[in-house]
Amino acid sequence: PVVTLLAGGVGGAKLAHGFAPLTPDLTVVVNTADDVELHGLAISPDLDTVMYTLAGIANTQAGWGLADETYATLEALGRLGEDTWFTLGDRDLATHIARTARLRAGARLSDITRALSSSLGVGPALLPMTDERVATLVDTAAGRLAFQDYFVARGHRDEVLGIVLEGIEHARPAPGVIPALSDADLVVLAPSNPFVSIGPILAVPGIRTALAQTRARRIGVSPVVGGRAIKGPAAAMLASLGHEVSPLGVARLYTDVLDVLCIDHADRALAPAIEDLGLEVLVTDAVMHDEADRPRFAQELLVA
Ligand code: FO1
Ligand code: CA
Repeated sequence: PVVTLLAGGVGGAKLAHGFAPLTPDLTVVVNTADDVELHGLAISPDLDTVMYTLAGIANTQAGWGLADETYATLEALGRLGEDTWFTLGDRDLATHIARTARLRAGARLSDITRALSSSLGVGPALLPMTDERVATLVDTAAGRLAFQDYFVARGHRDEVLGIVLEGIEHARPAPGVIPALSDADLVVLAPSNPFVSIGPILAVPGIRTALAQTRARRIGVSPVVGGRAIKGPAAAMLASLGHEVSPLGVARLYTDVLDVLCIDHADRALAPAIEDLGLEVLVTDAVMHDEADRPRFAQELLVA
């Protein structure tokens, strides 16, 4: 089957890793709105998390960067008075250096991503949602923060009052994104944050409509289980932005773009309310705890 996955960072990466052995025709469309420039380097955290996970070289403890890293460059940058709150490893820096050099030479992010992932032996097609620059800004009581200032520098401690996607109106879907939605048998929305991971992808002009109109079966995986986010600030954002902190709150954000919402056994009591929105519900073990869970879960979504 032809499978397309919409992904943020870790949740998308794990599910992509689960689908990869099940189909030779997997495309992963990745959020780029939390990309950041630091030390003059173009950093694409979600693309790299998916790429490194599919290459089998990700740092699974941290959830970002490479396994077996060293940090000599970051320490040296610190001695020179540079900011070091964003933990860039020595080997990870090679990715950012190569990406930045190629962007500066005029290449598109989508072409660079294809080349980098091919160099690392990644089989599935990795597509940034767009080649244009889109930046998530987070409105908080402390003001409007750049995404990585909110997330990493301040440890996502500020209450989120709003999300702004700077540049989204000028963004076009990267080459291949629309066909990957239109021509798929199955489109999966990874258990990623609906506001800052899946939200930016769907907000690229043309993507949400393509997903609403595709003949593919569309399955979303709730990033909220038992009233808590599997990872990160999704639950806090649902609450502060006025949504129910549950798969039902998630379902309401996606009614136009999903056929099925996959929820965990912990939330099975919500199935009737989600069905009332016109969605089918798949109740299963929807949390990927270990590596064996990934293909197990992907297979369940494939046959759902
Ligand atoms: N996330 C952190 O919480 N702290 C870090 O120091 C950090 C460094 C980092 C370096 C490279 C990279 O690609 C990602 C990195 N991340 C870090 C992850 C990160 O930016 C966020 O997880 C995502 O953007 C939000 O999903
Ligand atoms: Ca992310």
